[in-house]
Amino acid sequence: MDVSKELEIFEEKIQKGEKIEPKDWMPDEYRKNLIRMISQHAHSEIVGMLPEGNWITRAPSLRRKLILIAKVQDEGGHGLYLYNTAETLGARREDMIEALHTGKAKYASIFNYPSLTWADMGAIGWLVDGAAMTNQVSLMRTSYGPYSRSMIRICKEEAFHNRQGYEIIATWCNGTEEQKQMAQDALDRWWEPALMMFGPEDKDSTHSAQSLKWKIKVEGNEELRQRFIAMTVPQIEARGLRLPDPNLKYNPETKKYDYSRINWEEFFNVIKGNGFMNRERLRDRNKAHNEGLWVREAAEAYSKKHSSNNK
Ligand code: BYC
Repeated sequence: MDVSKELEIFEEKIQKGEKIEPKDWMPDEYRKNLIRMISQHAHSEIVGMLPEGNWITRAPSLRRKLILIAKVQDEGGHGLYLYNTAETLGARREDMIEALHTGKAKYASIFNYPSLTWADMGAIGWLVDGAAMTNQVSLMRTSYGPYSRSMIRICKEEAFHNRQGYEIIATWCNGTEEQKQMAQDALDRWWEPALMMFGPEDKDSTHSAQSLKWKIKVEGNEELRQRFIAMTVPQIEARGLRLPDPNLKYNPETKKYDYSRINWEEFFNVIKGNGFMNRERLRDRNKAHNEGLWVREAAEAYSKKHSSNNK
């Protein structure tokens, strides 16, 4: 079959809302764009283990420690499903990991900000997982079957992460004046980086046009950012916290929230590798990977032995 016919069948399937599966024909640009996005998503999950992992030893109670350990472990699991998903498109795990560890690949900008206090564990679950979940619920409808299915499972876990973060913040808001202040400070610091998670304004989004056409993404960056704001503002108000932006206000004419201009210069600087924590995150990832070598070797030796015993 010639390429134009293949392309026609592919686009028809997408229009009908059918999923594209690994062995189906797909344009090279579709495959490349998906590998880029899914591998960056996988990197974000495992780099995202670091800011919270840092606080496991300092959790204020056994209950909080157990929850945080379970959450951080879930993020590692998300990374695993997503690397597997990228592999179904022909990407090699070693190449993806090397691109992350050498600083060639991007991961979510948010993880280049420091987690300074225990209230940040609340803000990360509430705002960072909340933003991630808004984005990922939308991605459950992506046209690539394995990515869509991995999002279904990930979103179930993200919902728990989001609630546990909000619960930490709610507890602190009911605590001492100092604790409430720490919750406010965490909200103020994490708000703008959380809005940046949805990516640049639509006019500066290089991939959106193609991704929306082939339903890799089903909604634009700004549309999802607005959904997150609309979900979160009532939660801020319900806890008696101050809005983190003086210009954040519902506009009944546009039926959207107005908010202060996001510092896009900072965003682009962070994703170029110049954020506050970029160097430390890559150092810690490389260290963890090198220290895990014996585990990978043992797993490989076991699987070789096991498969030769089965012959
Ligand atoms: N951070 O054309 P655009 C989590 C880059 S983690 C860094 O709009 P696209 C969690 C973009 O890559 C969940 N880079 O891009 C884990 C592109 O550069 P390249 C993370 C960003 O792909 C642990 C350029 O800017 N979620 O839940 O159409 C603990 C132009 O952007 C960012 C995902 O990864 C960013 N925020 O749209 C707690 C979701 N934004 O590649 C929680 C999957 C943009 O040309 N990804 N860039 O060099 C997506 O949905 C899309 O990739 C985005 C961006 C909406 C993020």
